[in-house]
Amino acid sequence: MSCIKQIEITPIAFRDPPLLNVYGVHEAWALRTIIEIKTEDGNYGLGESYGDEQTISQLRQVAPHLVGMDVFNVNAIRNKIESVVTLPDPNSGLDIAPGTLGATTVPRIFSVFEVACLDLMGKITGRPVCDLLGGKVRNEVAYSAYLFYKFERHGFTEDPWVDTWGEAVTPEQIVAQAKKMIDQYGFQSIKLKAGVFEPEQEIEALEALREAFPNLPLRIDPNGGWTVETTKRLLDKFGNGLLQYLEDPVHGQEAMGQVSAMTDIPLATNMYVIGFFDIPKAIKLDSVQVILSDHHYWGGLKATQELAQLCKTWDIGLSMHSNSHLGISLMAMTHAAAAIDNLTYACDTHYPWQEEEVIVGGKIPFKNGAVVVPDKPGLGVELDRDALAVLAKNYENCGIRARNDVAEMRKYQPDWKGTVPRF
Ligand code: GKR
Ligand code: MG
Repeated sequence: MSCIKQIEITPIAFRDPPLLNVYGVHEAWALRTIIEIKTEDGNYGLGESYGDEQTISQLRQVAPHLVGMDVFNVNAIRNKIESVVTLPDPNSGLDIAPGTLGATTVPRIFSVFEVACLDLMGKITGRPVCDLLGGKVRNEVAYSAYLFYKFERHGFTEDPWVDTWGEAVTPEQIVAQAKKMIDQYGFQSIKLKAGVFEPEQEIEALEALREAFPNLPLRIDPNGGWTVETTKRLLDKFGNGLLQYLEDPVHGQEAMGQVSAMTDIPLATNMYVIGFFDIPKAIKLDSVQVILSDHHYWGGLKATQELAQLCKTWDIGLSMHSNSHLGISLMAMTHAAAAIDNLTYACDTHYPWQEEEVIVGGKIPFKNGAVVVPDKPGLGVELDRDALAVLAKNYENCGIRARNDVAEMRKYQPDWKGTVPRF
């Protein structure tokens, strides 16, 4: 048995550019948590997850209960988490749909421990994580260029840091951002975060991208920011094969179902199918043709494989969602995608937007928009403890304790609501 001896939970903060979305704008720091599980036999395994206070306190709450458990028995670890974690107050007003917060808690908390245990199992057996998931079906995992409208720099801060991407509020600037990102990373498909400007203006940007990159598939994601009426008006403009898929155009599964009935363009979601509990309704309403998986809240890498199997059964496409993240998450995403044959779309990643790292060797390289699946044991990355200490200090000093794009936007525009749908 390889028993858990100690679990280190380290909240971190790293620079995040002022990226715009329907809710508002990213704050100057993004938060994550790095988990390190140490075993009695001297190995360590890594995991990365959200860095909001609620997640950190739930991770800290369950960690002592896992000491002494066998890292190979993740079923027992999951059961333990389920039995000890405090579910959020259903009346907190934070629930997207009644019960959702509770239903996503166990998968969200378990996921990061599962990844760290898989890293450990790989190190102990000398096999990469994708081998533990049944073996890789591809040697490289493709990611997409994830474009954002953005301000040139963060306002209302003493912080002199400015990112290297510049302002992007016009179609020309979005194309320039795409060119820069594709030159640097070689991405072979493009996603535009939308819901920021009038939809017609955003479609102009898509058309400019089509002209600049005639061979690359395009996606647009207004995060539920459009009404069904607005989307209906826009469908003709998308009808010319402009889109690979249309991501979360409208708010809620019912509205997604209404749009789905009007078009052959596949609808994708990371917002309205966020756990297994949402799937029956999605099938009943035929509200989504592509599910964007995310091991961070679907319950880990094996759960992502289970989701993939369900998608296969119901003839639903599968892609992958991302939030601001660093390399441990990127490697976990890469191993999962490497072991899932029906994950055929390029995955999303925010990785180009981040400058810092916590892993030895710094940023993970991309080749032609893809990450090579490593053959090294476990996830294939090691923790850079000096870098971790710097980012932990950032967390202590940055003053942010939960992401709040709405509040950040109110600094620029005091009457900002950040509600959806917006257009
Ligand atoms: O980083 O602003 C952002 C994104 O909008 C992110 O929060 C979303 O979760 O990337 C995500 C998405 O595809 O909806
Ligand atoms: Mg999305």
